[in-house]
Amino acid sequence: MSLINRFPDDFIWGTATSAYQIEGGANQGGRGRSIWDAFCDIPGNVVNGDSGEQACDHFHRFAEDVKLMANMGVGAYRFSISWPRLLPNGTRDNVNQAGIDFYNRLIDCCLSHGIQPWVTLYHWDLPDDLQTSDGGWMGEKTSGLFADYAQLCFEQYGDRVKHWITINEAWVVSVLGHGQGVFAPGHSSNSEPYQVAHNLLLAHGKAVKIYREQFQSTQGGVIGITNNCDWREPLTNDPQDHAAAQRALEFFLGWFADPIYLGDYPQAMRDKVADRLPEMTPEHKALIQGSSDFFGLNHYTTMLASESDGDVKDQNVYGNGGLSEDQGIDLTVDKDWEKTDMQWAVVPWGCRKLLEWIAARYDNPALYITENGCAYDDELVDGSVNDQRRIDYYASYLEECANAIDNGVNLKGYFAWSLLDNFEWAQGYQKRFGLHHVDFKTFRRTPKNSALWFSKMLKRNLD
Ligand code: PNW
Repeated sequence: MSLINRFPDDFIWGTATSAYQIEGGANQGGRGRSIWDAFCDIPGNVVNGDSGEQACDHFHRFAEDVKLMANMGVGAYRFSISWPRLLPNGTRDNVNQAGIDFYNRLIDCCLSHGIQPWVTLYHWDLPDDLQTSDGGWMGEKTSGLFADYAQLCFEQYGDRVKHWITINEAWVVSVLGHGQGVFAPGHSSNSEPYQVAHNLLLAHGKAVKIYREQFQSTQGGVIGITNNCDWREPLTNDPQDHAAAQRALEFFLGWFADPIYLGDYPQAMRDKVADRLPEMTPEHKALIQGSSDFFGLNHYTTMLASESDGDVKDQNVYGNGGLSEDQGIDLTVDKDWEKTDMQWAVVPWGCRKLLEWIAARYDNPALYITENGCAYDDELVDGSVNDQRRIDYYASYLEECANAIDNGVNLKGYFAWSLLDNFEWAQGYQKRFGLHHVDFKTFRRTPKNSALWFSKMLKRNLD
């Protein structure tokens, strides 16, 4: 059977981006500064000294980008709203009408092309004023201000936006931003990640409460959160390695999904980091438990987990910010696995195993893969990009998604990361995840072979 026919007719097919990675216009239209503008200003933080100041110039070229998706036959577009573009100082004391107008135009453009907007409220571009004056996600105050900002978005856009994602990858914000210090705001600590994670969960819970109490019944949309997780495969059949892999998944995804689906942090975390893990008080639990209408998952790769011999080995490209030590695990990769340009291993069956793990642990929730994709250093040659490895990546991961559905997983949609080559955070413009090539001097877009492949598949022309 052809690949697309293995998915239900109402399956959502989309592409994804985020504001700071594609918009540019950082100093235009009244946008305030974010922690990523500040982070990029510090030499050494981003490869080549790159920043999102211009990015893909989507701020000016969004209509062209929506047409690219329409031509591909994509039914949904996941993008994020830049908090400092709406609220330059982070609070509702100062609302930037030009920012509100920009997303109105983008949303209307999507809808006029038959594309559903899936809006992420926080994809890491915290207003810098909240970092410098309030300590950002280290303080609980930011979670309340996030809820105020979310409310503004529901008021302005909820008549047309029916799918909301509160926070993208709280793990990355916590571990890479506050543990490893490789992402904004660049803090290195083995305690901050746990505090930040707790505040992000609270921010999510507060925003969802507002949506459910004030908007959901009239606007009729759904709201959830997106977490990222790699698969962790036991290195050997030794029961200790099986336990290590399970613990690694609990520290990665259970950290965020257990509070939402089960009401508290995983037992393994409460045992191992009791000294640093904030307490899930009854008030916090009331806000967080049951606060997601769907399970958003970003998934890229797999690593092998084993019981640590005390000398932690961690070959993740970014390291794990002390959290490997906390877990008592070692992470490695099989040397025979193919790697992408991020050095992330291509392991399609890991995707299926993770989907099945989620379905089993959280009672088979409605699941959407809100990001999956790969970076390859593909070049534009004579007007085309032969990115066969990217096609193979997508085809193999989608096969395993179809297998997961056959095995009973309630997977309802899939978003490719990413529509365009874009600003890949600390890697700058050196890593290309796009289905469309972007020339970062002229901003010209060219569909790669993977975009043509996707388009054929969605139009059911793929043999
Ligand atoms: C995600 N890790 O980031 C983000 O949501 C995107 O903005 C980003 O472009 C994409 O994946 C590719 O990197 C991640 O180290 C960054 O495990 C790092 C990790 C995972 C996801």
